[in-house]
Amino acid sequence: MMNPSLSKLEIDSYRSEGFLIPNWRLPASMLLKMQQALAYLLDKNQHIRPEKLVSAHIAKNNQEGTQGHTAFLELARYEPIVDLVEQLIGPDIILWGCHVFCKPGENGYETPWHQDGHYWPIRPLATTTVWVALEDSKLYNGCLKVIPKSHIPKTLYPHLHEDRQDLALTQKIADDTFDPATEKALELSAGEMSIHDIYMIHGAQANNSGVRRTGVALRYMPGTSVFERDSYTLGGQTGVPINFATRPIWLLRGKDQTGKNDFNIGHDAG
Ligand SMILES: O=C(O)CCC(=O)C(=O)O
Repeated sequence: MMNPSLSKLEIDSYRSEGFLIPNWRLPASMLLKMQQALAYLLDKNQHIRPEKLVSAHIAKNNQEGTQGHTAFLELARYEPIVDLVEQLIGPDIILWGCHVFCKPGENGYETPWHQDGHYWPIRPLATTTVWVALEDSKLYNGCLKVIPKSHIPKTLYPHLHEDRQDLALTQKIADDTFDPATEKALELSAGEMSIHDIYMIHGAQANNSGVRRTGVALRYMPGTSVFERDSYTLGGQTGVPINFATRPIWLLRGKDQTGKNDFNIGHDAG
């Protein structure tokens, strides 16, 4: 199988729009494997809302609540996907997160408009997310929506805490920050993926279509950034159980140019 190569047009489009749907999708065998891993994940984590399966790539006890499956780590390290990422963020690549957002067909929680950078202790702020559709993700069942070009000012806008139980995340960008009429729906079939920048404003509607929608968000930062485990300030305000202090991260390619990232923490948890 040829590894994917982005055209100059695709790379330019990612830079100017803040997102990209590459012309490459998971091979059928890999998709099937991931769908089986999803079935395992949902079965083992029935006590957790399926929109909140944080660190699904960590099979052992990771102090973030989810009992994960190694298939998600394999997906995050899958050479063709990392090749795509390399073309966008360069040769030094650190995997620091993997979150499965599964919206059931009835009462699937809304993901409010937000910027990822607001949630994460990465300095300087830089991350590319590859959102892999494990099931069809369309307008009717709450696909990801973005505000094109909203990443350009590299500004984090104010977010307000939403004290609601029916949200995938509870930090919502202030209403007057952007024009919702400019939104673009990233409709994907199972196996396709979208890629978005850390400053991109995005969200997804609730799902009541009767058809489940699942994506796995793989988070990669360049080796020029630090995962600052101690600088996290949002505490319990995000609506998802996270523990950045003990989360393992992986250097997938190249070098940690900062020399400050800790690649030992969390890898030996039982
Ligand atoms: O899938 C969703 O509903 C939200 C995904 C998201 O916010 C992200 O991947 O950053």
